[in-house]
Amino acid sequence: MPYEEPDAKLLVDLLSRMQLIRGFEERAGMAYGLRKIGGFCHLYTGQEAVAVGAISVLERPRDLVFTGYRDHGHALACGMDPRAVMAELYGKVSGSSRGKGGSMHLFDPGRGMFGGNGIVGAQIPIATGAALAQAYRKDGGVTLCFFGDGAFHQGALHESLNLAGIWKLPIVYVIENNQWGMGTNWRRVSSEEDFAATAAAYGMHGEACDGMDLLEVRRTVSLAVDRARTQRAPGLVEARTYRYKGHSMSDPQKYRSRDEIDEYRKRDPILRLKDLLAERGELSEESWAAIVAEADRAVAEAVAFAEAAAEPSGAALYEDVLAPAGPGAGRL
Ligand SMILES: Cc1ncc(C[n+]2csc(CCOP(=O)(O)OP(=O)(O)O)c2C)c(N)n1
Repeated sequence: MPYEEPDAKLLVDLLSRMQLIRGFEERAGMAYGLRKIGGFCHLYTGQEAVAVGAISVLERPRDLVFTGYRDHGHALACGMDPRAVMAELYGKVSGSSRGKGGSMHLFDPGRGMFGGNGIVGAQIPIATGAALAQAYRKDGGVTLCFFGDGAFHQGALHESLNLAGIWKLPIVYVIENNQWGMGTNWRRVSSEEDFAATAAAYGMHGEACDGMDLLEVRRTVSLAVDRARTQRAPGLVEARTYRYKGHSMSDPQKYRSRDEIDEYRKRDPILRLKDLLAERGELSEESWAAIVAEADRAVAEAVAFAEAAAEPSGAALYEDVLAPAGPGAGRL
């Protein structure tokens, strides 16, 4: 199917979603600083165009999304309620996993969001298995599996790519190359710098795109998803992006310079799309101000919701430890 460029209305929606993620992460970072959020917390700031652009081409809930611990952006791009996501970060009962998953384990199968994984690369074989289930059921669904440049070197990725290649699974692997795996630059640990080129070794299509450009991400992932859906041809997409914040909230960032961050901020994915729409006469200053105000309002509401919610009871520790058995117990 030929790719159709999104119309102005859809682009404004996607811009709004990126701004929601940006605002959400700002407030999550502040709440973490105030110790309202505990444990690990990895912000997605700077990478918004990847999750929003890629997920915007899916047909949910039949298409599935899997990701790692930097998952707030994917959850919001899947349409999860920001209140339930913030409450989950706070560890409250009204959170999406009743406060028992936290920042790294956001999950909402009704919206096709299958997590959120704390172990680097853990989602890759799980997503591959989900795509096998889709192929087995012939339900026309596609799986999108996100992971970082650090995860690319996990053995499980290469086993998964091989299986996806021989079984012709309807899956697209999206590498979010944000340049850094904690404090390690991706070039230092990658024998091949063109990640997409490695797809050929597994008999699949690979392509790189500018992860700071929502339109380019959307086009590249859309074509890959279409191939996966209609030809059962798995694909690999490398989105070259950048994270503005530290690896997690406790990262002094001694490994990179302020200049490097500023350089990428000049290519900011949100401002880039905003400016494009403004140049085309499809977004006025007032409409942009309204988008920012609405994102601020939704995030403030999410924070108030999380603050007001109760902590889980001690007894909740023993709930949901084993998955229920029987028909319909799991969607996969
Ligand atoms: C199997 C495993 N090894 C090591 C870690 C520790 N660790 C957490 S994040 C991370 C870096 C991963 O970087 P990348 O895949 O590029 O993702 P990013 O954080 O950039 O989104 C490491 C090594 C882990 N969580 N799991």
